[in-house]
Amino acid sequence: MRPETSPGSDLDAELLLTMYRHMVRARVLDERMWVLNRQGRAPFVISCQGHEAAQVGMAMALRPGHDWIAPYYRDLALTLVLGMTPRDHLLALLARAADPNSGGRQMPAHYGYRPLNIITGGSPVATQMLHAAGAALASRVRGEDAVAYTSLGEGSTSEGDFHEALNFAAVHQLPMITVVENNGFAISVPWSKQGHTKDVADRALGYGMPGVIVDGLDPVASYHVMTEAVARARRGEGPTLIEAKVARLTPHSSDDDDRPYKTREAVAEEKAQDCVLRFRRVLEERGVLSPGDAEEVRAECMREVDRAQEEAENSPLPSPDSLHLHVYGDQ
Ligand SMILES: Cc1ncc(C[n+]2csc(CCOP(=O)(O)OP(=O)(O)O)c2C)c(N)n1
Repeated sequence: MRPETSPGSDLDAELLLTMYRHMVRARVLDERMWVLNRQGRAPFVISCQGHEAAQVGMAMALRPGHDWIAPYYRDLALTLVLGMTPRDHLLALLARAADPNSGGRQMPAHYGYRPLNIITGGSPVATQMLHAAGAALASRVRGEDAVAYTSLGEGSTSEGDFHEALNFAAVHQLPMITVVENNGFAISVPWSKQGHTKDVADRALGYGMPGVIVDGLDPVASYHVMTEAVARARRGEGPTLIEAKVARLTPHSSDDDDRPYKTREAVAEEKAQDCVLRFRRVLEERGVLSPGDAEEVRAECMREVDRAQEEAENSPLPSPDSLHLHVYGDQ
């Protein structure tokens, strides 16, 4: 199957600019997290750099607070579009008591935000898929039209949870959309050592659901495939597996060094395709964005992230007394 690419300029300029702003905002925040890590102020960062286009396009096709979201650790841009703020994420990164994800008790990038139906996840990869299948079933039982969105990396598709969740969703024709953000590596392990199909989306056939490949460096194409999958799910026509081909512009995490398994040429090639820069060029060519506007967008995002960092750093750490809260009940 050929990847779906952006079918053109059928989206209005305002929507395209909103997408661009979301992408830049996520990138600026992500870069700031790395700075905080390298300064020794943040313990651990796992990045969405290279995934922004896919995540922004997908998130803009969902209804925040209505649909159920079971994300994975790279979904910074997705959660920002849905309504979480840089401040929320920095409170989590710096383990502050006011962190809405977990009160500063989870590792960073373990997203969970009740008002937006973002379901808190565990650290074992792919477990969130079962949460999504359960949420999709609940939506069906209640007679609601909410869809359940879940995402994971291509390496995580080796887990049993991936197969169990997709099979269950297909058998019961649940309104569940699974997005595999394929950046080619599971830490250092390439796709060729995880799956024996050319594309991850090929697996959809075995479950009896559509498998769609999309150019995940293109937010417009990502928005279109997601809009279609959401419409199908709301109409009661069952689940979809989407594979977004993305890039990983950083090592796996702030604790990883990718030099032993990724050539510098491969990294340079991915950076030349940076989805934020690529989308900026597209918008400039279409006359939707001027170089001055682009600079202003970045400056605005920097100001917001500066403020968020200041607030997060001035926010208290959790008290040791709260250590057992929400672990086994509220004791
Ligand atoms: C069940 C389980 N096994 C191993 C790990 C350690 N681990 C964390 S992330 C990761 C790589 C996952 O790669 P992929 O699914 O391709 O996602 P990516 O990080 O590339 O976006 C691994 C092996 C884990 N968290 N859970």
